[in-house]
Amino acid sequence: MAFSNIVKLATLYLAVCALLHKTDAEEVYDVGDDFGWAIPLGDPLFYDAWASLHYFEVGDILSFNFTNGEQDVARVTKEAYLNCNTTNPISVNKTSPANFTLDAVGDYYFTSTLDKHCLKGQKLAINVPGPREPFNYTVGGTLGWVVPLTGEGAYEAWAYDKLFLIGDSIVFYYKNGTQDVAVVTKEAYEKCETNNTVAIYTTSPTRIILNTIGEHFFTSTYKDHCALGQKLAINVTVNNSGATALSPEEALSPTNLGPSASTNAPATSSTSKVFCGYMVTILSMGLGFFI
Ligand SMILES: *[C@@H]1O[C@H](CO)[C@@H](O)[C@H](O)[C@H]1NC(C)=O
Ligand SMILES: *[C@@H]1O[C@H](CO)[C@@H](O)[C@H](O)[C@H]1NC(C)=O
Ligand SMILES: *[C@@H]1O[C@H](CO)[C@@H](O)[C@H](O)[C@H]1NC(C)=O
Ligand SMILES: *[C@@H]1O[C@H](CO)[C@@H](O)[C@H](O)[C@H]1NC(C)=O
Ligand SMILES: *[C@@H]1O[C@H](CO)[C@@H](O)[C@H](O)[C@H]1NC(C)=O
Ligand SMILES: *[C@@H]1O[C@H](CO)[C@@H](O)[C@H](O)[C@H]1NC(C)=O
Ligand SMILES: *[C@@H]1O[C@H](CO)[C@@H](O)[C@H](O)[C@H]1NC(C)=O
Ligand SMILES: *[C@@H]1O[C@H](CO)[C@@H](O)[C@H](O)[C@H]1NC(C)=O
Ligand SMILES: CC(=O)N[C@H]1CO[C@H](CO)[C@@H](O)[C@@H]1O
Repeated sequence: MAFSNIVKLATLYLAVCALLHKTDAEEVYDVGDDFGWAIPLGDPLFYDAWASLHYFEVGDILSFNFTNGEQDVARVTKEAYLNCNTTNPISVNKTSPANFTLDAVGDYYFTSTLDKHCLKGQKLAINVPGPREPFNYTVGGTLGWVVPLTGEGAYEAWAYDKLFLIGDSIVFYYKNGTQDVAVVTKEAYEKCETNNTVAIYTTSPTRIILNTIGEHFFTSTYKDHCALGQKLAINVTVNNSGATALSPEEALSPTNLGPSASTNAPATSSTSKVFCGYMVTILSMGLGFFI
C-alpha cells in the first residue's frame, strides 16, 4: 500500500471515528428552529414540515422555546392530537424552554392547551423509528443509473428523502458498457474530476453495501457524464439501536465499499471507541513501516 493511501485511510478513519463519537451523543432539537413554539402564521403544516427534516433517535431532546404565558406545551395522546382535544393532556409545561427527552422508540404528540392554538397548527407529531431490516435502494428508482435528462439535481432529488443506514445497500442498474460507477472523494465529486477515483465498477447491477458512516460520493468516469448530472451524494447514519462498524479487517481492505464487502459487525458505542483506538494503532504501525 502506498504511503499516500495510508494517509488517506488515516484521514478517513479519524473522520469516521469522529462521526461515530458524534452519533453516541443525544441531539438537542430546537422545535421550529428560530421560529420556536408558537402558532405558525399562515402555515398550519409548519411543524409537520419541520419534523420531516429530522431523523429522531432515542435519547434526543426536543427543546420548546416560547413566550411564557402566551404558550405552553403539552404531551397528548394520538387521539387528542388528531382531535385537538386538550382537556386531559399527559403532561403540560408552562415554562420555556421546556425540554422533552425522546426516551423510547414510538410516536410522540405535542400541542398547546391554549384556546384554538392546536386548531391553528401549533401541534407536533414525532416518530422515533425502531430498528428495521437493511434496505436495497435502487439508485434513481425507475430512472436507473444514466445521464439524467433533467440534468444536475436528479440524483440529489432521489436521495433527498431517503434514510441510509449502515448495512443498507445501494444498487446501480445500467446497460453494461454504457456506464460505470465510480466511487470518488467529495472534492472529486464537486469538481467532477473523474481521473481520480477510489474505485470503479463496470458490471450492472453494481451493489454497494454501505458500511461506513458519513458521506459517500458516486459518479461516472465516462466523458461529461458527471457534469451532465450523473452524480450521487449520500449520507449514511447509524440506526438507533446501536452503532455498527467495520471490523478492522474490513476497514483495512481497499474494497470495503465494494459489492463484495461482507456484512457489518455489531458494535456498541464503547466498542466503537475501542475500535477507533485500535485503528489508530494499526495506522501508526503502517506509517512507521512505510516511512
Ligand atoms: C427563544 O425565543 C426568544 C424570543 O423568541 C429568543 O430571544 C431566544 O433566543 C430563544 N431561545 C433559544 C434558546 O432559542
Ligand atoms: C376529550 O377527551 C376527554 C378525555 O381525555 C373526553 O372525556 C372528552 O369527551 C373528549 N372531548 C371530545 C370533544 O371528544
Ligand atoms: C433545555 O435545553 C437547553 C439546551 O440544551 C438548555 O440550554 C436549557 O437549560 C434546558 N432547559 C431546562 C429547563 O432543562
Ligand atoms: C440496527 O442495529 C442493531 C444492533 O446493532 C442490529 O441488530 C440491526 O440489524 C440494525 N438494523 C439495521 C437496519 O441496520
Ligand atoms: C438485497 O439484495 C441482496 C442481493 O441481491 C439479497 O440477498 C437481499 O435479500 C436483498 N435484501 C432485501 C431486503 O431485499
Ligand atoms: C485530474 O485532472 C485535473 C484537471 O482536469 C488535474 O488538475 C488533476 O491534477 C488530475 N488529477 C490526477 C490525480 O491526475
Ligand atoms: C453485465 O455483465 C455481467 C457480467 O458479464 C452480467 O452478469 C450481467 O448480467 C450484465 N448486466 C446486464 C444489465 O446486462
Ligand atoms: C451530510 O450531513 C452533513 C451534516 O448534517 C451535511 O453537512 C452534509 O451536507 C450532508 N451531505 C450530503 C451529501 O447530504
Ligand atoms: C411536554 C413536556 O415538555 N413535558 C415535560 C414537562 O416537564 C416535566 C418535568 O418537569 C417532564 O417530565 C415532562 O416530560
